[in-house]
Amino acid sequence: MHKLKKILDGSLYLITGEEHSKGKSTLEVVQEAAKAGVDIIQMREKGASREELIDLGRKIAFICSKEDIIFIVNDDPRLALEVGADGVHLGQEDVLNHPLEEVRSLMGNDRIIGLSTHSAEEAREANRKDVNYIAFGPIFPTKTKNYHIGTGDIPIVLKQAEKPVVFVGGIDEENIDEVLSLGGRNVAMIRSLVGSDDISQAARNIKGKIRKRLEG
Ligand code: TZP
Ligand code: MG
Repeated sequence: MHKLKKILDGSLYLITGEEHSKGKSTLEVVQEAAKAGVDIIQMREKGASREELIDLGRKIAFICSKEDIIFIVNDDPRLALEVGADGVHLGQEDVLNHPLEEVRSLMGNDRIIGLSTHSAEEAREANRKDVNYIAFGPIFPTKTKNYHIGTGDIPIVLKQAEKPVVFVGGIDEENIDEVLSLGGRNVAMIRSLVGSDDISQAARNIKGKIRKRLEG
């Protein structure tokens, strides 16, 4: 039986995306980030075929189980099950096509469902939905989305949240300080890790900042 892994306070969450990498394959990025202490890895490869995702997903699942990292698959609950991931991450539009009740009955209670939210209201509504964590963003300008919502709502989102909140979107080694000082404790990123010249160093620096924040 799959054992539910919990999103712990102070998590660094890597989202993959080979198109953002400086020449490294996603598997190489994952291997490096896993050794450097990321807590959660989401496979998000928009250009890959299902066969490629199954192959890559199984390899990432193996690495994550060895390093005790939570493995999440973007968009596709069936793919998440097929590769043995710990959970699935869904966007608001995914939930329109696959109602959360269906996703939960497919995944079971022992797996994680994450949901993207883009406003304080959407984040509040997620309290009543059967999801295990919410992502809130994009906070800062990012190449992945054509808008951003800023840091102003971070305290509101945290105050009303009844589940872990992961902040996402354009977060880097510098501006993470603002997210942390507003109370954020979990952050997700693509480019600041995947696109870094030194992924290990970047992950260690960011984890260090999160850890310091938890202690202070
Ligand atoms: N969802 C909201 S922002 C974002 C996703 C997947 C992209 C995050 O990528 P980056 O490079 O850290 O801005
Ligand atoms: Mg999606």
